[in-house]
Order: sequence, then C-alpha cells, then structure tokens
Amino acid sequence: MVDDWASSSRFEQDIQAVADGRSDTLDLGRSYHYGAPRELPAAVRQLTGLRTLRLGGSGLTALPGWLAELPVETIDARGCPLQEMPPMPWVRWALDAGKLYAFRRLIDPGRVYGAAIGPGDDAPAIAHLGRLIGERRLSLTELVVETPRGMPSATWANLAEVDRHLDELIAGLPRLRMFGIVDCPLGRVPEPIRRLRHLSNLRLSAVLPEEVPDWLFELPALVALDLSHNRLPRLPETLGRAQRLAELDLSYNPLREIPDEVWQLERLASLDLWGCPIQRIPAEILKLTALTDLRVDETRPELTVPPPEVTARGLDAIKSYWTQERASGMDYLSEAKLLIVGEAGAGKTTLAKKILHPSYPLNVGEGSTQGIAVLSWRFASAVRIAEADGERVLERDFRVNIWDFGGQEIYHSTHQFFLTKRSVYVLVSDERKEDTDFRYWLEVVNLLSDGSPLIIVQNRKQGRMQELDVRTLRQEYPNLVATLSVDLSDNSGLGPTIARVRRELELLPHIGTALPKTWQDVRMALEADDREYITETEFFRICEDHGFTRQTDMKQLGGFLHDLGICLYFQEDPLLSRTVVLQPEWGTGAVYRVLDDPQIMANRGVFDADDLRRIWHEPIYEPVRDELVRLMAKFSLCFRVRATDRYVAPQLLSKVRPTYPWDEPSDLTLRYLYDVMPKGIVHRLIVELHDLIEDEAVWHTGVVFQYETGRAEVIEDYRRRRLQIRLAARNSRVMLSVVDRALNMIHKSYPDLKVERLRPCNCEACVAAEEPTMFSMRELVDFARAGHPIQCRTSHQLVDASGLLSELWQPDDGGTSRRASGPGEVFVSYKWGGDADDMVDEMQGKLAARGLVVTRDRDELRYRDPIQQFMRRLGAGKAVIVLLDDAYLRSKNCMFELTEVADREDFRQSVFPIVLPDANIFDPIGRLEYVRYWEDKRVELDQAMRAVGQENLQGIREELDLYETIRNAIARITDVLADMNTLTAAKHVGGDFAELYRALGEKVGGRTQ
Ligand SMILES: Nc1nc2c(ncn2[C@@H]2O[C@H](COP(=O)(O)OP(=O)(O)OP(=O)(O)O)[C@@H](O)[C@H]2O)c(=O)[nH]1
Ligand SMILES: [Mg+2]
Repeated sequence: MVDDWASSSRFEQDIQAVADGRSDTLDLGRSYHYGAPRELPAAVRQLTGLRTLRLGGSGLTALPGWLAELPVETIDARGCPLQEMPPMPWVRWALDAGKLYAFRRLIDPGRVYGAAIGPGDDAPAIAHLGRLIGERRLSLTELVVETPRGMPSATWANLAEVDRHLDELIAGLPRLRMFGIVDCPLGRVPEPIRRLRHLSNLRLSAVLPEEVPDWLFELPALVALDLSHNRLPRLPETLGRAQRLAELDLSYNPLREIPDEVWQLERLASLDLWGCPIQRIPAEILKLTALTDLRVDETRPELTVPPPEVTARGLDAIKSYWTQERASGMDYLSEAKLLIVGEAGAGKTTLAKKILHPSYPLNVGEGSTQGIAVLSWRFASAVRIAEADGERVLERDFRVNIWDFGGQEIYHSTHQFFLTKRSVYVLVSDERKEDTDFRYWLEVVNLLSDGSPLIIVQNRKQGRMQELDVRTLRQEYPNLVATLSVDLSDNSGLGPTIARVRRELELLPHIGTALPKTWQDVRMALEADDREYITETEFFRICEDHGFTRQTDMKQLGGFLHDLGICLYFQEDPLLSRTVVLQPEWGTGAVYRVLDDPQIMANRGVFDADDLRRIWHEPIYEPVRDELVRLMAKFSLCFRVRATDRYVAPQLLSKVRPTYPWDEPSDLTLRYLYDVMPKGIVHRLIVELHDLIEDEAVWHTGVVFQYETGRAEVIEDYRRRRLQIRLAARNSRVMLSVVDRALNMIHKSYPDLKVERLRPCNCEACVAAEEPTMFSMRELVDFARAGHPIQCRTSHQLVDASGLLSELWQPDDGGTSRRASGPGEVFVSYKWGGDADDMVDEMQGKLAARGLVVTRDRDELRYRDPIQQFMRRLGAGKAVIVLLDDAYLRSKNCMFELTEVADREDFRQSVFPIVLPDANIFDPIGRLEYVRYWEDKRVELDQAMRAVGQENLQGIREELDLYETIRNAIARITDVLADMNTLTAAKHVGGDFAELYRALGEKVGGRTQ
C-alpha cells in the first residue's frame, strides 16, 4: 500500500511520541521533512506533554500565541530567525547573542541556559552578553562560538571583539557542560576552559591552533572532544588521562601517527582520523574494545599497514587482520603478477616458456594463445621487511604468476579487465614484422596499471632491430623502465632480460607486506588444489581447516586474494559470489571459448543457451554456466537482448553497417576525441545501453539508440581516435545526456583517460564541409559565459557560441512541463556503476513483466539543466524509486538529484525509497555521518578555494553551493526516508518486487491485477 511506503514522517512520529507520553521533545530542524517550516504546525497544539522545543534549522520567524497554553519549559532557538519573542516568562531559552541583545527587554536572563556567538554578532551584542555574565545575571550550561550553517564563507569581522571578551565570558560560566569554537579562526585555546569541571562536550574545530594545552585532557567530565580541522602534528601525552572520552574527532590534522595514548582510552567508541596522513593502524587498535566507529581514508598513499586492501574493508577487517596476526604470527608477501603483452606472433608465449626453462626449444607449431595462459614461476629470493628498528632481509621463495596474453586483435579490448596494479609488464615486439604499435601498448598499460613498471623486450628473431627513441618514450611514459633485446632462436639476451624482470618484480612496493600466517596457509592450500573452481562453501571450509573461525575473516581473505589476482571471487555479485574460481585463466578461457567459437562468429556474435551448452559441454562447466554468462556480462562482453533468450557479443558483430532510415529533418553532431582511445569503447557502450538499441541497427563499430522520440547514432572511428555522435533534433538533449552519461561511466574505468567533447561549427562553409571546424565544449562554454561570439577557423566568420551550446544543452521543448512519460511509468534514481546496477536491472525486468515501465534516469547531471528538465518532465503524478546505497549518499550527482526530488511538494507520496544494506540511514549516528561527510567536503573545498585566485572561482563557488545545499538537506531528507517505512533490499530479493509493485501500482496506475 502507498501508506506503507509514505507513512508518517519522523515529525509526525515525533508528535505521536510526545502525544503518547514516550517523549517530551520536538526538534523542528531535525524532525521536519524537507523544506523548513515557517510556522509551527497546528498539530503541535495538541501536545499537552511537550516540554522541550528545538527550533534551530527551521525557518520560524514567530511563535503562535497558543504555544503558551502548553507546558513547554525549554526552547532552543539558536540558529532560528525569530523576529519576536513570545511572552512566555517561564521558558528556559538558548539564543544567539544577537537575539539576546535585540530582545533584551523581553527576556529574563535568569531563564537563558545556552547562547551562540556568530560572525554577525556585533560589538554591542557581545558586550551585552559579557555584561549579563559579569553581573552574574546569566548562568549558561552551553556556549558556542560558531559560523552557522548556511554561511560558510562568513568573515569574522568581529574577531577582535570575540577574542577580547571570550576568556572573560568562559571564566564567568563555571557550569558550562558544552562549549565549542567551530569555524572561527581564533588560533588559540582559551585558558579558562581548564576550570570547567562539568564540561562534557568540547568542540575546537577549525580554530587553527598549532598545539593544544596539556590540561585539555584532564578536564574531569570530558566525554566528547572535537579537534578536527586544526594544525596539530601531535597531541600531548596527557591524552591518555581523558578516561571518560567516548568520542574523539581528530580529522584533518597533520598527524602522521595515531598518538600512543589513544590506546589507553578504554571507553573510546568513535575515532575520526579522516584527512590525517597517518601511516599505520597498529595492533593496539585491539585494545579499544569499545570502539565501533573508526574513520580513516585508506586511499591515502601513506597508509600502508595493514595493507590498503584490508583497511578498505573497515574496522572489523582491521581488527581481524591483527587478531589473526596475534594468533598465527606474520608472514611476508613475496608474490606478484607478470603480464606479457604485445601483437600476435611476437613471441610472448615463447618468452614466457623460456623464462621458466631457458632450454625450451623454439616451436614452429606454437599455437596462437587463446585468451590468456597463466604459468607459474618461482625463484629463490629475499624480501626486505621494514621493522621498527630498521630493515631485515628474509629468504623467501618468490612466486610469480605469468599472464601470457593472446595477441590477436579480438582479445585487445578484453585484456583491459586483467591489467592489474602492482604488477610488472613486459611488452614483446616482433622486430622482423615491425608491427608493434609501441605507443598503443604503452598507453594502455599506462592507463590501467597505476604506474606499474613496464619493460620492452624487442624480439629480433634473427633479424635486425629498429631503433627506438627510448629517451622520448621514457619522458612520456615514466613507467617504461627498460628496453632490452633478445633473440629467442639462440637465447641471446635472454639472461639479462630474465634478470631485469626478476629485479622489477622484487622491487614492487607490496613485496614484503606482512600478512597473517593463516592467510598464507590458505593461499598455499588453494594453490595445491588443482580444481578449476570451488563453491564458496568449500572455500570457507578450507579457511576453517587452517584456523579461521569467523566468516567475515574468510571473506576478507577472499577479497584480498581476488585483489591480488590469485583467484576470481566476486563477493558483491549475488550469483558470482557462489563460486570461487581458483584458476582465473580457466574462467577467462571459458569466456574466450564463446568469443572464439566459429559458429557464433558466423552468427555475428548472436548466441543462445543452446550454443552455450554446446560450447561448454564438458561436465565441469555444467554447474556454472549461469555464472560464466554473468561473468561475460560483467566484463561487458555480451548482453541479453531484451525480452528474448538471445545474447549478443558486440565484438563479433558484423563489420558491415546495416541500412536504417535516418530521415531526420535536422540533426546535431558531436564528437568525442580521445588522446588515446582504448579499444572497444563502442562495444561497452552497446552493452551498457543495450535496451535502447533501435531494432537491428547495431554493428561492429556503431549503433543507433532510441529513447522516447529521440534517436542517437554513435560511430567509432578508432583510427582517428574518436566517436562521432549524431542526434535527431527531437529530444536531442535527453538523448545526449543518455549517451554522455553512459560514456562517462565507461571512461571512469580508465583512470587517466583524456577525452574532449567537440561540436562542429554551424557556419555555411562548415555545414557543407566534410571536416568542419570543431570547437571544444570547454572553449564554447568559455566564450558563451563571456558573451563573446567565436571565430570559425575555416570561414573566419563569427559564430554564436551560446547558440551552439544551447542546441545541445538548453531545453528543446520550450521548458514546458510536457509529460513525456506515458501511464505506468516509473523513474529510478540510483548510483551508476555500483551495486545498485544489478538491482535496477532485475527490478526493471520484473516490473516490466507486470506492465510498469521503469525508466532509468540516464541524464548526465554534471550540467544542472538536464535534471531540472527531467524533474519537470516527471510531472506531478509520477513516481520515483530511489535506490539508496552508501555510494549514492556520497555522490554529488545523486545527492543533487535527491535534493531536487525532495523539493517536490508531493515528495512523500511520489518517492519510493529502497535502502541497500550499506546505506546507514536507520540510525541517527549513521545519518549524521553523512552530514559530516558533506560538511567535510565543503570545508575541504572552502579551504582549497581560499588558495586559488579570484579569477578561477567560477566553478568552485557553484560546487561549494552544491555541497552546502546537500549538507543542509541531507539530514532532513534521510530522516524522512528512514521514516517512510522504506523497503530494505532484503525485502525484495526473492520477493519479486511485489510489494513495491503494489505500492507503485496505486500511484501510477500500472496494470494492477
Ligand atoms: N625464428 C624465430 N622464431 C621465433 C622467435 N620467437 C618466436 N618465434 C616463433 O614465432 C611464432 C610465434 O611465437 P609465439 O611465442 O607463439 O608468439 P605469441 O606472441 O605468443 O603469439 P600469440 O599467442 O598469437 O599472441 C612461433 O612459431 C615461435 O616459435 C625467434 O626469436 N626467432
Ligand atoms: Mg602466445
């Protein structure tokens, strides 16, 4: 039922709680749904049990007369724009200093328990506060000096005034329980704080002192301490004395180590080290038994212990890593991956075999490698281990998995999925054929290997060798470490080549990382196991046999092995997680069997379940056929054709472009130009947007998509490193955002990819030209912003820059609220490229089967217009499903979208949230965490902004506003969503989305039974 979904808000629940006598407090800023109320809601009038009212964050300018009829005792009005004070002399107040001054004749200072000083409070207001305290007429338990939310860049013009009075104010307030200086560049910690015997909550955030006094931690009642955003390289030893401390926020300080004294804080439940350059989280973390919440940024390069693969998995993983280590001792990693790439026939397989056995004879019958072959190589070595008192060298067998890639063209686009970080690369070139495109390989490795070293091995094959301009290549590709030459027919040059490869392997940064012994034991057991794959349950059993007891520990190890490329274990995927592939090349081999199958090739890439049964006919494949197709889809190698049992592998599509009509009255073109174009971009796009493919209009290098009335033709020109996009003028913007967004996602999988979007000039000469002048979008935006026309490089005519842009980005339907969506249509808002993808896929299918069209919002939200447009198109009566996961709540674009959705008047009726397990919105701390996340983002940007010149602020300010909006809105929105009786993901799995369907059905009138 709709009511189940959009049931009473937290506010209504809070009202209910007060009405039932379960609570006596109402918090308008927190409880009210999105959109601050301007008046106190009438429902409050019935609450005869209301004692405390908090107004901060609401927009209330006045309180109604009837409030006096209620037994309200306390009102916290800090941060609320009240314009008048109600005559309620019995109430205890917390107020801004400015209000305290403005209403000085109406307020009995004896009734004020809390105050706030902000950057806007002028000298008379501060002096008034000082006078009240000095005369002992005011006795506060709470005082904050704070930049209020909503005015992040406010300047403290009154700083001298605040500085002059603050010590005296504090000294006059011995009963303070809460004191804070937040976002106020005071630069010092006021001394009188040390005499606050009752202080339990102290915030000194962005006050910017370089040290804090010893006595801070001796405050006897201190429970929560916030020292974030300061400049503290260390903390005093007295820290260990803060024995009641439960929350410690040290985020954004230049701390390189977690202070030792932290381990003495037995009650510590929450520790925040985000933004600190710490290097290790030591085993002492196990001493903090009360700790439930640790924030560190494992992506920082300094943080290496535990290894980032472990830290990324969170506090439990870190604890489990150290528990295991305690139980079993440590071993040291001496294992790495060697990847051999290059063109077909270059000699890769021969080199790989000669690395293992130099006497391996040249074999004319060497079959061309299908997909990938993995060989294992071992040599005696020594690993260097960093210890507290210096370095130690340990003898170890070094284990290398050599991944020998098939060089044929067909494999190039799939290789990218296996090019890993922390590996050594060898590029083999055939010097007789001279067919190696060095730049291509260097680029691809550069794009995907995260700086891993690459060695060029020129295989002379008894011939001469071309001179490579190594110096230039090295400048451009710093990961190119050596160029060597061999002749594999007589092994000349082989010795030095192997030696160099060994050395690069030994120098890889992860070698020598300490790992619990149990982990290594399991790893060995798996290696000794010659099965191709095992079930997840079997994997767990092997872990148990080697001393693991908790499943979470086993999963952590599994994830680690996967990350190192030792096995394939996709834990996040419900289907794939059931199997652990012990021999990755078996998995990849199975996939390539399909792509290499002559019949499927003849069929231009189209296949069905019968084909798969034929190709994977051996008994070993039978239990895992579904998983293997899933694996292919995961790597964008195939997709299932909508509403059929057929699959298509785009790599194998016909090279001939089919005929299709393109009788559009006018069209717009656009080009994506790549610095280096990875192979298979258009194939991945085809898989990504396969449900929009128009009829049969898809071929090896191009596709036509259709969505509503819009059409887009995308053609890849690999030689010229570009994608050419043609859009029918109707609905061109929607189409563009659909395609652009999908491309963006694909581009993101190549860390350093450089792409430029270009728009052709529309002057007469260019319209007729084969190769018109192209303007980059960036250029056009610059000119349009400045209001200048841009000059065509062909005709030298001046062209309207904003006109060229607006055709693509401005409303093409006059901005009306035309409802493009028909009945039975639902929109879904979710974070692309994450876990939610699969769920949306499934949901789309299941709901479609019941007659509801689920439209994904494929708008690229980098430009604000499309989403606003999209929201307008939604119209009043439509429904939006919001799939909330952690990534969503941390994504700028998603959150922008959500704030837009939340702005709708019918928010509660039209939004259907589904909460995935990792979205921590059901507990208030979790929600606050997100507020804090956005606050951190904002502060970070704010600080960055101060460092750049005025002329560069354009985009940044906009971004800052966005962070601000998100931060202000997130608490309210998540509160509402958490209240809406949301369905959790678990409720849907296996539930056929029936409940969702029922609720939606009532809203949008799908084909309900
Ligand atoms: N004469 C001569 N032949 C060589 C040399 N190196 C490799 N070959 C031969 O060249 C052919 C191709 O070598 P492979 O090692 O299979 O080449 P590859 O790079 O693995 O090729 P793909 O697996 O198709 O990518 C085989 O017949 C080898 O025996 C060499 O140095 N001299
Ligand atoms: Mg080979």
